[in-house]
Amino acid sequence: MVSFKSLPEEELFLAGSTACQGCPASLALRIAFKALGSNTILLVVASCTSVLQGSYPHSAINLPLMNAAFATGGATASGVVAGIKALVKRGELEEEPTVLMWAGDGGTYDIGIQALSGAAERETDFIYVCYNNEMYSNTGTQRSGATPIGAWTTTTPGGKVQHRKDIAQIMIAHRIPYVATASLAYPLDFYQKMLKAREIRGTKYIELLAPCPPGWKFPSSKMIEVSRMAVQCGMWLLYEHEDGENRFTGATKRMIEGKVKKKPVVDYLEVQGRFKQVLASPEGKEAERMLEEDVSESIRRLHGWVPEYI
Ligand SMILES: Cc1ncc(C[n+]2csc(CCOP(=O)(O)OP(=O)(O)O)c2C)c(N)n1
Ligand code: SF4
Ligand SMILES: [Mg+2]
Repeated sequence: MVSFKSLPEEELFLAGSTACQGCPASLALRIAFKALGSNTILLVVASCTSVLQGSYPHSAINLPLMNAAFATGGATASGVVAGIKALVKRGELEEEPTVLMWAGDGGTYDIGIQALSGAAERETDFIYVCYNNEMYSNTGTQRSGATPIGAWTTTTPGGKVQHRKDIAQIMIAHRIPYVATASLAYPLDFYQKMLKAREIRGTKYIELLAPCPPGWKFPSSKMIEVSRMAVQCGMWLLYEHEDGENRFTGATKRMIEGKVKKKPVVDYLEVQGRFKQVLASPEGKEAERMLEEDVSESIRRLHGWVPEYI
């Protein structure tokens, strides 16, 4: 049983990063590194993580690190993994490192989807983590395929009108051995999913909701609270997909089993400035209804039906 006390003390994400206060990506990196350990190679595509790592020789990341072009996440990983295998074959490397690709939602849902799909189809042995802050935050908050209905971004000034993609389902359709979602409000759940991914061979896809204080417009001290509210209202479902089965985990499992009551989506929307405009508009109620329907549809897709108490 994993507990906070049992986590490794070694810090591979060091102090001195250039992330904003309360940045979800930097906390997520810290937890992921604890799960994977020092024999890990980190690959990063253009995103806030390219910047928050700091600049050489003052990097906050105490691991071998390669920054790659925005669209190339999956292809970069396939190349690095092939290089590792060649070194092992030649007897120049004894223990294969874990390869971790770290990308934002823009680099995953949009520009990186073909490279990711190719790597999954080639069964490249690596872990792909998408930290999903539901927008292109590094370049100043533009919409992405992960942005939910109603959310303000600089390119959706009146609130986005289209549905977000369900990329975890797209990855499941690739028949890769492990797909999981996670939240920073449940760090041990995330840690255990990373540990599990490390032990499985093939392509593993983990997606973490990453509420971004400046982009979502809430105080940085509320980052964990907003992460928790997303799960409690069902806008972010925690689950794993393994051996062809979906399994809800943690707080989502308790909600699906009726042990805790689902909270209304509007509670979650109201703590974020990015929904302020749409909630105050004549379309506000319709956006709220569409997001509740989005939650039901996601549960239906994973579970087959929506329990009546949800
Ligand atoms: C081909 C290309 N187009 C645009 C950019 C500029 N760019 C750098 S990071 C970024 C946004 C990345 O968004 P996301 O993947 O969601 O990561 P986040 O910034 O949210 O961490 C963009 C558009 C780029 N580096 N390369
Ligand atoms: S803009 Fe958001 S994701 Fe980017 S460094 Fe700041 S808090 Fe982190
Ligand atoms: Mg993003």
